[in-house]
Amino acid sequence: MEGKLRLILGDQLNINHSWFSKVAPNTTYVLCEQLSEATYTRHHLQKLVGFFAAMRSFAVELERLGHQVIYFKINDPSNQQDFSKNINQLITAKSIQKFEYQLPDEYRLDEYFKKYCMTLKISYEAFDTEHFYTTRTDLLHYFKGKKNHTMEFFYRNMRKNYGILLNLDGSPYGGKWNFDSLNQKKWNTKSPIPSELKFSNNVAGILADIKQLKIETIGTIQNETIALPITRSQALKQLEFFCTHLLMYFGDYQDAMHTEQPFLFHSKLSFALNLKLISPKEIVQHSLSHYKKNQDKIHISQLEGFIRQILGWREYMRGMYWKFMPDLKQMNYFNHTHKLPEFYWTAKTKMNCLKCAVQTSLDFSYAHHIQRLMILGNFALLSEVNPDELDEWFLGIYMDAVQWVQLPNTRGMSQYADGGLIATKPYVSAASYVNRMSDYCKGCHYDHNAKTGDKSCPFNSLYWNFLIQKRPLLNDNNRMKMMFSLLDKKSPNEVEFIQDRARDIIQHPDRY
Ligand code: FAD
Ligand code: DLZ
Ligand code: SF4
Repeated sequence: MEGKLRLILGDQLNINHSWFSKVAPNTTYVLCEQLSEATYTRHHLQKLVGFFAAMRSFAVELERLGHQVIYFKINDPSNQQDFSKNINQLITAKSIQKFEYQLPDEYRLDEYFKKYCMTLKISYEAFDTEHFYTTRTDLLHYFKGKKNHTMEFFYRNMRKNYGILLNLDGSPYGGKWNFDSLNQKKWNTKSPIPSELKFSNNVAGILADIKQLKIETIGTIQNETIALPITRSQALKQLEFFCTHLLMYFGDYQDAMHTEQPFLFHSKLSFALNLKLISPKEIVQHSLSHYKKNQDKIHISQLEGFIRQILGWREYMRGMYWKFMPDLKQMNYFNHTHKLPEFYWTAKTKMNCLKCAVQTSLDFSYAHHIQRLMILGNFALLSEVNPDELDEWFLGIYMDAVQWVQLPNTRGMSQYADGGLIATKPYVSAASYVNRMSDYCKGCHYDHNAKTGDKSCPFNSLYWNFLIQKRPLLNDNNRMKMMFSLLDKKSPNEVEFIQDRARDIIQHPDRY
């Protein structure tokens, strides 16, 4: 009987994949912890350890189900630290006649395996990961012949195609497709946040393994423990916890930020989801059925706000990644060239919003969406950081960072480096937005109201300077018209101050 070798990548831990529906005696599964993957960017320590911990648990689970598994730990003497070398040695040692793999979600590895397979003298086959709602290319059909690629159009189609949150006549349940206008409340202690569900995944063994290899990482880990879900059963508990305790406020506060509350009402499911420990369909179905049983407690805007993230944004970003790669990785619409400020690695800055967002990222390998977009991304865009530098930082620092979702979010949505393929206008703001959505400005060295003077918030000068500098590229954008008309009302003195100060911040961000 033909011997098969099936590769499972670190973000392909889908136990419900049809591969595992029966135990085949002639099939061997292989998982490889590898230096190639551990060093393609500088990862956060928790991300690196989290991936290895999830992979090791998955291998144990496969064995428990009776499958044959070969597992290369990062410091195994036989580990050649490269997929092709590790696979080749198994093909020879086990007389394998067919190599199978699941389609990688990342362009780099997709190309790698296409090339690798061409070198094989045995047969091979690539399989779908059976995780997403859409295929890599579905989005091409949604946007066929259209100049405009908005997420909202895609999202409505997804709701219709999958019959999610629809009335019998096909109209949107609750009367609206999108409750975004209700999703922008500032959080205060009147809506108490339940104490966090934290898992105690001890990773001392993995830490010892990677220490030997002196892999460069970012950030820290507390008590040699990973608190996010790293197994399927933990992911299911996290989902249940989210639905029971957090969903009822998710929409209201999804754009809020707070100095003491890094997670607010966010689900913390992205790591488990991106490793495919849990599927988007299960999350959507579970939150829908929880809502049905608790409609007296949960407003539709909370549920719709959540479903929009999974069914809309996540699938949309994946489609846009595959539609525009590999060009997307090179795009730099504004030709920004500056280095990323040093404080992105240290949190040493007087700007309180940035200090909090970077510190949270270093401590937990997590920041929620608005911190990523409107603090970390916003500052980088306003201070003209080269998108390559920012991409590298975003790809390394978060536990959930895999390129297919990180890149369109960073380069597209947050930096507008794609010239507006993903976002309809640049996501930029002055201090007024930060102050409206958070308590950061209260504890800041700078004055969020001041437009001029040493104490004026750097975001204020940077924001208006951005509009002055980029006007030729953005003037025709209808969504920018109001901002430009406000800019036109500024006095020449203020404009001069704005530009002088912005120039200094852009040149010396670490002095601020
Ligand atoms: P919740 O707020 O609870 O949202 C639920 C789920 O919706 C998330 O788990 C995620 O799977 C999905 N989701 C929400 N927003 C997005 C989005 N914009 N794109 C895709 N999925 C979304 N997400 C990643 O998974 N990996 C990344 O590397 C990543 N990089 C980002 C970089 C930037 C600059 C920005 C602005 C956003 C990025 N996001 C990324 C999206 C989002 O910030 C994270 O998915 C979210 O913060 C994860 O936390 P959570 O699970 O608590 O999310
Ligand atoms: C992110 C990551 C890391 C840090 N390490 C490994 C690894 O050692 N072995 C592996 O198979 N996968 C790892 N991954 C995830 C891969 O980089 C991931 O499969 C690609 O990013 C494709 O999305
Ligand atoms: Fe951030 Fe400016 Fe507010 Fe300080 S004043 S927290 S720098 S927005």
